[in-house]
Amino acid sequence: MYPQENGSRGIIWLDGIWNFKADDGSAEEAHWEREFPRECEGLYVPASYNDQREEKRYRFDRMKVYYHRDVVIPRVYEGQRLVLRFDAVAHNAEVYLNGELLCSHRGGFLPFEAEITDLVRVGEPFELTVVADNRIDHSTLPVGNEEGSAFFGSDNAQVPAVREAKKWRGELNLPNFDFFNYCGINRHVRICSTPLHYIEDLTIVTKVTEREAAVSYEVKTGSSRIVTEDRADTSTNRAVSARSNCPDTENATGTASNDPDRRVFVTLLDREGAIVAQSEGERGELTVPEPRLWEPYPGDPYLYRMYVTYGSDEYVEEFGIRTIEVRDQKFLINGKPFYFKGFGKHEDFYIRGRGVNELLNVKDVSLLHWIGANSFRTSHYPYAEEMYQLCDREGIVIIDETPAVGIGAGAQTDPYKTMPIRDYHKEVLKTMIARDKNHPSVILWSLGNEPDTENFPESALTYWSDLYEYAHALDPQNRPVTFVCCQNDYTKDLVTRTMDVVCINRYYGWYNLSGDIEAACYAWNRELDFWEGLDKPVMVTEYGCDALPGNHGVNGEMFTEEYQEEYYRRIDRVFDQRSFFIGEHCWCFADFGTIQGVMRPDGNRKGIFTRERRPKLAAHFLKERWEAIPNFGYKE
Ligand code: GCB
Repeated sequence: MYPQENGSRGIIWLDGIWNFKADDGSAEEAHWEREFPRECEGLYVPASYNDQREEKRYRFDRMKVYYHRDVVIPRVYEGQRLVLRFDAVAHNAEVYLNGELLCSHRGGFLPFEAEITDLVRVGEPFELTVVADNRIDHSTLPVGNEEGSAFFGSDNAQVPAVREAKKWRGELNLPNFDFFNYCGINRHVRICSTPLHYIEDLTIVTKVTEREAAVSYEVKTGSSRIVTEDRADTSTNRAVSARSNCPDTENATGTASNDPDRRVFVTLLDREGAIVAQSEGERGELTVPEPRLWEPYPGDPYLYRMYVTYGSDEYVEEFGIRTIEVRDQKFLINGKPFYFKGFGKHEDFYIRGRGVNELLNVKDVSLLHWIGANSFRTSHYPYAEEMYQLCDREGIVIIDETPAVGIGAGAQTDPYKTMPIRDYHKEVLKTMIARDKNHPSVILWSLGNEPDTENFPESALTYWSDLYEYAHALDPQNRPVTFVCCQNDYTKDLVTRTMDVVCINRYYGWYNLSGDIEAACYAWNRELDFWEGLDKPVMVTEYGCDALPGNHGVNGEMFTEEYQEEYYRRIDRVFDQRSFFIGEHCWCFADFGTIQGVMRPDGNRKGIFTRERRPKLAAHFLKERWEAIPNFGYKE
């Protein structure tokens, strides 16, 4: 559950300057997790470490880095359950408390936590060390390139000297994806307190009938391990004093008890704070007469609140009442056909790298409103939770994507057989859905981006169908599920057509038919003829071209702002001719940092905004276009 500060819960923020040192090869032997070296630097958390200092290694090396700080928990937290929570550490992490391993975690984009109640004494300092590993390979998501060729390189392995040089160079940390491998403690670190018996999870599902909505909820409760474990052999004052605060340790089962002090009560409030309905018990259904539905901006993204108490614990969750359905080649929100206008994005900014950036989130959502967009995809990983909260509130629709990007290693090897990611991918999907399930802004799950589906179509079908079924089974709201198909031979691909929404990334007029927008439109038409034959709604989740800001030309050649503007203007006309075509996401919202390469002058420059968020010429065209396209009923 997202951390909350309220009458029963507190947060100790561990953001700020931490001690930092990159492994120089001696960390393991010298046990830096126990003896953090005195010679170290101060680095800011939360943020990627890569661009904070001028050290070349920080940008290029494949390595572990060590973070360290002292922490004191104020005595006012005595008797509370304490949990150390990391919102995201990229990619793999180990956490040590006073030199002892507390927990480890795989994957850089989802939260993890560990209870520390009985491991620390309030009022007394303890040491926290985090080891973050930036290595990517065939077992990570996103996937690293073990073949050792740069993503945008010009390695010609036919040339003997090139082959030899690559061998000589050895192991590199090469992404099999097009964004900079920003790493470290990218999101907040907090110690969260709750009462010893606490609310562990809350699931909300809404159903709308003609005049009312049924809001069903399920509350999971938990108990601190200091009251659930046999702690007879524990002699710490901490545990003893905590126990004495807890009268019924015998009954600590992890589910709500019959004890009247530990029952679940739920109150549903409207936006003004008026009580709409109330209930008691771990699960139930509440009725909302004449509900105000959550609608994307400029409609009203109306949010209700569910206030849950359990014993002395309390939690408030904002949620929306809305329906999602895919029917007759349409994507329906609240029963009305929705048209997606927006972007693929990245979490990316100067100096902070992929570090959580709530200020930038506000700016980006403001620019989405300005340009008349209504949606974006969290390409290519789950974003920081604060962004989803903002979008719930501001009425921006989200396609929520796992970090499964780069599954494919050339036509020779079947990635579904050679990459050990199947179970891990499922685990990531599960955690993402568990994290984001209550957000009204999330309306579609994306299982991944641009895997190989062309060279091994049968293998691909087995792999993705399994995940597709799993996502449907996991999501209490049973949202539609998709994955994003790349520009391959779509006639060979068997997977895309099995998804609830066909999402395609296409670069006609850029990587193919380069510079020829007329031919690009022709190609788009031919391809859309193909998709029209299926009974599925289709949208483009990426199309675009690089434009260097300030680079102009009367005849609109590639890399000019004019080319980018004309590209969108003419291709969008093709989309307008097709009723089953339900949306357009430009690639990309803003320019972003990526791996260096011959096609990447100072990053990927396909942004409609520059990296510092200034509009390019195409932004003005899109604003005019999108302001004239309503959210609902555009193709009616
Ligand atoms: C794609 C990828 C995206 C890249 C983009 C590009 O197909 O999904 O990650 O950045 O193309 O600009 O090449």
